[in-house]
Amino acid sequence: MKVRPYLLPLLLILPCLLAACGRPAPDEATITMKEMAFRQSEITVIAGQPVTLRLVNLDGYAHAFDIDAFDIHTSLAAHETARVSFTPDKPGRYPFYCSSPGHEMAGMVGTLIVGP
Ligand SMILES: [Cu+2]
Repeated sequence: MKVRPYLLPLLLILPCLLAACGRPAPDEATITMKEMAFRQSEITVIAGQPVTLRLVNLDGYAHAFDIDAFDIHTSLAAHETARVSFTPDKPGRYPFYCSSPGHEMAGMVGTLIVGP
């Protein structure tokens, strides 16, 4: 089968559209925990839009994910993946951290940026 030339750009762009160009859907963000750190130390979401954070613990010990401003406190066992959903209502910068003893001090901190 011969592909008509004018269809080629469409064929090239279609998988990209379907996969959203490899990025997660805008309402879901992934935060990976590995070697006592959050790989994504800054996460940007949009105020007033429901968001799901996919939390992936790649370490062989427990972690937690805490955002006091939104009363989010999630514990993750070794190698566990969890999701938390919430709707950030006010733009701003909100710190998140791991509340496992000593982990915040060791650098397990980040910032949730809620854009307008
Ligand atoms: Cu931790």
